[in-house]
Amino acid sequence: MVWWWWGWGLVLVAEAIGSCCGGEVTYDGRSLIVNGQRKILFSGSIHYPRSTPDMWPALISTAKDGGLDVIQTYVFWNLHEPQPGQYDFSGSRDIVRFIKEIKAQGLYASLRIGPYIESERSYGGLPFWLHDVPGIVFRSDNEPFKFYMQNFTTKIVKMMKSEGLYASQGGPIILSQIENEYQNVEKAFNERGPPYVRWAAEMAVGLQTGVPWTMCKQDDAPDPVINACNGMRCGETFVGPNSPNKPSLWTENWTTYYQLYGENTRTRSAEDIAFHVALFIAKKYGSFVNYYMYHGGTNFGRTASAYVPTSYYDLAPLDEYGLIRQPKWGHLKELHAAIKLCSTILLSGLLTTSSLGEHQEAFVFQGKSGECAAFLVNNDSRKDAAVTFRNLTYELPPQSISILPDCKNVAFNTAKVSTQYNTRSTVPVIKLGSAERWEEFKEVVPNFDETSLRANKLLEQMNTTKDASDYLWYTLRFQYDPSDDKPVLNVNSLAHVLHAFVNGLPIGSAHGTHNSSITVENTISLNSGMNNLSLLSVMVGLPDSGPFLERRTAGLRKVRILSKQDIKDFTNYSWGYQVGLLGEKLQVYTEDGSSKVQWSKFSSSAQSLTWYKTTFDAPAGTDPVALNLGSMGKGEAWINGESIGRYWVSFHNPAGTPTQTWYNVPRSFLKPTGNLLVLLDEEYGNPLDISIGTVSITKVCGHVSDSHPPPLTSWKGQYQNSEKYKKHHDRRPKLQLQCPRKRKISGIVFASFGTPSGDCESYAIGSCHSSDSRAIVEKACLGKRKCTIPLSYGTFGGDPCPGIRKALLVDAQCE
Ligand SMILES: *[C@@H]1O[C@H](CO)[C@@H](O)[C@H](O)[C@H]1NC(C)=O
Ligand SMILES: *[C@@H]1O[C@H](CO)[C@@H](O)[C@H](O)[C@H]1NC(C)=O
Ligand SMILES: *[C@@H]1O[C@H](CO)[C@@H](O)[C@H](O)[C@H]1NC(C)=O
Ligand SMILES: *[C@@H]1O[C@H](CO)[C@@H](O)[C@H](O)[C@H]1NC(C)=O
Ligand SMILES: *[C@@H]1O[C@H](CO)[C@@H](O)[C@H](O)[C@H]1NC(C)=O
Ligand SMILES: *[C@@H]1O[C@H](CO)[C@@H](O)[C@H](O)[C@H]1NC(C)=O
Ligand SMILES: *[C@@H]1O[C@H](CO)[C@@H](O)[C@H](O)[C@H]1NC(C)=O
Ligand SMILES: CC(=O)N[C@H]1CO[C@H](CO)[C@@H](O)[C@@H]1O
Repeated sequence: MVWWWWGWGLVLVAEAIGSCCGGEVTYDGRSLIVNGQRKILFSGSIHYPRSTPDMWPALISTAKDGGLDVIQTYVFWNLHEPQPGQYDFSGSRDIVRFIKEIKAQGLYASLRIGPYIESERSYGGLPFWLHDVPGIVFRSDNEPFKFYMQNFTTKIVKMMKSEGLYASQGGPIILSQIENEYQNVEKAFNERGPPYVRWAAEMAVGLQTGVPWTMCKQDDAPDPVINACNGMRCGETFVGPNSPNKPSLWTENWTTYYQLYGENTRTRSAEDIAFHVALFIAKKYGSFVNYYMYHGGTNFGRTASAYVPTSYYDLAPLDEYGLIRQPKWGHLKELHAAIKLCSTILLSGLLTTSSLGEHQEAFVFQGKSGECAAFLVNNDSRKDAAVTFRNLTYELPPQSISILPDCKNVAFNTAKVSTQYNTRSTVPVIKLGSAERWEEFKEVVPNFDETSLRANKLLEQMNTTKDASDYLWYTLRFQYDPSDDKPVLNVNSLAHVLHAFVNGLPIGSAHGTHNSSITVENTISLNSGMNNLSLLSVMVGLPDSGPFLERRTAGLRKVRILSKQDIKDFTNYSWGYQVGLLGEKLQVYTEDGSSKVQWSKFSSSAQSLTWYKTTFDAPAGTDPVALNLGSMGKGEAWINGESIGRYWVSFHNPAGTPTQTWYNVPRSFLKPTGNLLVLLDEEYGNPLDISIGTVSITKVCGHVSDSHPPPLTSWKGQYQNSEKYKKHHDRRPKLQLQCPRKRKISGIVFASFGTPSGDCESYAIGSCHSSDSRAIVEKACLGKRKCTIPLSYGTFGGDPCPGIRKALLVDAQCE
């Protein structure tokens, strides 16, 4: 199959060199065209409210160093417009500052306004007050929804324009998004779906930003809006642009899976990501790839959606704390560099596809004056393949792509990781183990008599709390005539957690999962005569996806007390309600609020629904800080009045471990001394085992073998394979180790030149091993921040096993 690209003479083809900003942005079937230049762009999602402004410069520069050209973010409506017409752009909500930082570092920005964003955020990023707009139906051809959606979208676009942030004005924004994965729900809206899509496109285009709009996962995105692909394997799944004049864009390529409470962690390897990115570019003419997430960060406060933990995409190329996660970051950096070596040809050349075997294919791009770049694909997931391409033989590991920027030499193979691995450690530096350090305040369990909101039915939870709190108390009082059998409390709930109290005492708790509701059946003891029943219903975030979000319901559905004699059904009984907890109302987690209640000495960890408070000094240094809440149950934690998020350690995944035990405490939340730490624990947590730690990279490990492509740093462009060039550039594989800033290699844990078995995660000496390995590596590396060791027997004073392919594996400690 052969395709010629039309119009390639009209546009100056140039490599993206990371100098951003300014110029008209258009596109054609090949790519976005910025200021007259075609671009292959690598983009990464970093969401401004999931970190703190002091972290932004380093996150953005580390992303740039990783080979990104573009930073992509959603816009978080519910943070910016908490009440209709009341706006907040302060602190980590300062989107203008974030985009200006992107510009300052010379990168482009992609602004996904939504304003429905999903993004594992409570209510999909929509403000809850929309729920109460009369006649509203979210995300459909519905006037009230369209009014508010247009109102907010206009507000954001005007703001960006007034700051001159669109590329057409000299700013960094080259791309915007309207709506989000609408095709997933469109069918549910029947005939109200398609006109909404047309309206959204027209409304967006009408705002005249001067840069293109995209709709992701919307195959019929109306012109001129570009339909884009989301997913993990867009090189295989994307149906392609819906017009020959639109480029292939991948707006969400998941770098890992997001996590839910109760689920095992699922990881996505660097090799798998690299394979699919290379495939998308080779096979689908991909010219824009965005990593979702490049930095996941933290769902501070109550911003996570239902059952979503506080830590977000910690396994992304930049981890939750902004530290480089290897080998993901480095492997993708090398992929970006390899693809950039080919970008001129990719953006202008002629593509031919040919078969190299049953599961092997070559994608070859050729330019007019003989330039050539090739992608050799082995799609056999189990077996190596030796393929012949242009009379030369290439070995392709299983499920891999080799990139040949000159159709001859391999610059990169997606399955061969030559970048180093690293290990993150959290070292406890402050223990809060002494009971004298702690004070407690027992949350008051309200009885029916103490509630003021009443109804003769079980109220829907979200509509009652208006999302002002995770907590809603359902209380009642009732007459009980004793009998000799044990009564059973039977509750069914669509909320996420339930804590039941009879006459002020806890009698049981239960929780649901992201796909199942709560049923409680607990034997209880009752007084003869009047009894108080108080049920605390808890949400762990609002839902974030699906059609008709405004009609979703939560909270108690059925409450009964069963005994041998009869069934008392309280579903339509006289209930009293209290929204939120007393401690929340008084803000006991702040300096001011904490003085409004009487705290007492820490008594015991064997209690439920209790506030705990202590103070601590900030750990020395600049390493990120984290709180180990592994001894706690479920609740929320605040530092100096700022919520660092919900925690839920008691909900174990099938592997038997909590989803998250360490919680990010941004340095900017801390003072040098006397930081106020307040926790609300719903369930028997033990604060005495909480510790405060610092997070850092403590180990680095490298593994290279004879079969690795030469280091990319020795590529100086194409046609540089002459003997003369080779003499001056050592193209043998090298092992490179580098500790983070201000750290040095302090010990060699393992070193083997020969045939070490395994990989950086688990290794052993093989049948061939140079006995000098450790001494030579120690000499080259100890006391240095970085070191490079060529893979050659010269380095190791002789060949330990002639004729056998060698590898070098080194695991080192950083201090
Ligand atoms: C948007 O809504 C706010 C109040 O909700 C109002 O003050 C403002 O005028 C509206 N803007 C537009 C463009 O309708
Ligand atoms: C690779 O093989 C799988 C099935 O084994 C198939 O689904 C996929 O589309 C193939 N990919 C390519 C690039 O050929
Ligand atoms: C491959 O080898 C054949 C025969 O030696 C030769 O005719 C052909 O030009 C070679 N092809 C390339 C691409 O070098
Ligand atoms: C929500 O609560 C209000 C009272 O605050 C009530 O009038 C309305 O009917 C409720 N809506 C739903 C859908 O339950
Ligand atoms: C039920 O609650 C009321 C009001 O707080 C209280 O006066 C009464 O003693 C409680 N009854 C029991 C059995 O705890
Ligand atoms: C609920 O999700 C879990 C995985 O989290 C899965 O094992 C289970 O089958 C799901 N149940 C239903 C009813 O979908
Ligand atoms: C509660 O009241 C509703 C509305 O009146 C009714 O549909 C429902 O059957 C009642 N439930 C019980 C258990 O009485
Ligand atoms: C949103 C999205 O595209 N999700 C896809 C991510 O990739 C996985 C694996 O290919 C698919 O199953 C999801 O549908």
